[in-house]
Amino acid sequence: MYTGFYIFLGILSVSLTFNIKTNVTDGIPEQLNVPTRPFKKIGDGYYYIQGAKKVNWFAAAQECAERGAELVDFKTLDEFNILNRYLNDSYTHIMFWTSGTNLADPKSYVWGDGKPIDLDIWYPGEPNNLNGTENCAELGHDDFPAKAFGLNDINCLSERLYICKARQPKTVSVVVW
Ligand SMILES: [Ca+2]
Repeated sequence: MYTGFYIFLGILSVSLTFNIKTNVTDGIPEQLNVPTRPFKKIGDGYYYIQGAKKVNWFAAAQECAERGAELVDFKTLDEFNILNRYLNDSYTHIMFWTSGTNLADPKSYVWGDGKPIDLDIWYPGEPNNLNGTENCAELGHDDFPAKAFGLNDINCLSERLYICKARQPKTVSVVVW
């Protein structure tokens, strides 16, 4: 029953004898080789790419949440281009759900965290809300204009593959000297 107390005394005596410095950094250092499966590190992000089972946007969002993640968003053009290159090497003519939606406000497309989609990554002429039924943003592949992926608004009940993005992991290091 005194174990906790002795551990406390141990930490106290270590901290009296040594300097302890803790440091929190973004990401996981390469040399640690920490397994992140099923999430794959692409650029600075960690992604789960569901490349087999198609579901509607709501189910895709739910399945990402169950993995402790969210449907993918793109906050920088760099992030978009890096994932785009990866997808171009691995998939062709496939559509993936992103977290983009205007269900909350028809006038503004936002990512899952409510931040506006302010990158110029829509296909030309999109979002066009075809037939007034398109409220979710898919990442689609097209040979035009440059064999690349871009965003298109589509009916949220359409069935698509999807990409989840993990919250950025942090590494806590403790230096004792
Ligand atoms: Ca559209």
